[in-house]
Amino acid sequence: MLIGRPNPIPSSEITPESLYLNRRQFIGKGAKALTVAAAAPAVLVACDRADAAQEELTPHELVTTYNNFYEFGVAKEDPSRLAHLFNPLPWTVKIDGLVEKPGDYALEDFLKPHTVEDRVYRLRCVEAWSMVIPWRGIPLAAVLGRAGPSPSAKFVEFTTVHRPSELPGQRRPVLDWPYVEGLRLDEAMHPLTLLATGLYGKDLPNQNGAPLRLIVPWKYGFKSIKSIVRIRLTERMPLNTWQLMQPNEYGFYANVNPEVDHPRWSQARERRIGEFRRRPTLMFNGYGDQVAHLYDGLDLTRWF
Ligand SMILES: Nc1nc2c(c(=O)[nH]1)N[C@H]1C(S)=C(S)[C@@H](COP(=O)(O)O)O[C@H]1N2
Ligand SMILES: [Mo]
Repeated sequence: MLIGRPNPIPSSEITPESLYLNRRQFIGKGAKALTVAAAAPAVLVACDRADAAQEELTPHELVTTYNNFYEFGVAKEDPSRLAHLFNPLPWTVKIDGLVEKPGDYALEDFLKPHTVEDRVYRLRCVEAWSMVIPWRGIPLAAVLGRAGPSPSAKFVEFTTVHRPSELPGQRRPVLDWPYVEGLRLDEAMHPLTLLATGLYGKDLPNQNGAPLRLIVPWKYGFKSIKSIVRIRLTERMPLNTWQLMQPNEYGFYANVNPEVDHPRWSQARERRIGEFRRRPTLMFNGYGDQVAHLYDGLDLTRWF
């Protein structure tokens, strides 16, 4: 769980200068996205509000070398070390299930109708570490809106590519391949939910889930499924990979919650990767003012 090799290099030396200069741009766009989201239902002031756009970005070097992507192996350095084995392009995304316009889309056609945005989000791993990452992507709501969910659609299931020839981790039964994840339809339609195509202003590196991965910033990192080939709308709640493996440890919702501990460790605090000090974990990872209403009346201890 801890970063093996502490990083002694100041982030100003790791991050290319052009990206440093672009930081203002990321902050500006991130802030705009948050304003749009907050304008929808909501309570504008909440004590757990903490704007990721104002926090120091996790250096690019760490974002791309300290990864969880078990398709390459279980060690944090496996994905970046073996990333070159994977050839994501060309890529096809299938949208099916309870939609009016199902189809197989070449990645370019899938992305074409949408406007790509840059947004800074915190990512909080269930292993009690976190990062602050400038993502690039399209709102999932726009994609689902075009596909036209049927009235009976209530959930969305996502599937990662299954390609053991290029993903050495998939040659071992570490997880039940392919990796799958799920969201309730209203979570999937929430304006914070992003289908990421890049980070730090460039296309996604393979180790971060090229060419298309999910980002749900108020949930533990494992919900942010990588290298997605299929998006299926369903009536029943889909199972997800970690819940299938350890149902007492991982649930469907996986909302970041400092008050509900993992059975084997506390979730009250987290280590920001690249730092030593631990900081308190925020309810819904700090996005509570925008998402807490989705869970009104739900017992978050039971539905963890
Ligand atoms: N297909 C797939 N998606 C995945 C994982 C994985 O092993 N396989 N790991 C998850 C976990 S536990 C985390 S914390 C994030 C890490 O994303 P990052 O490496 O871009 O920081 O990816 C998530 N998505
Ligand atoms: Mo994670």
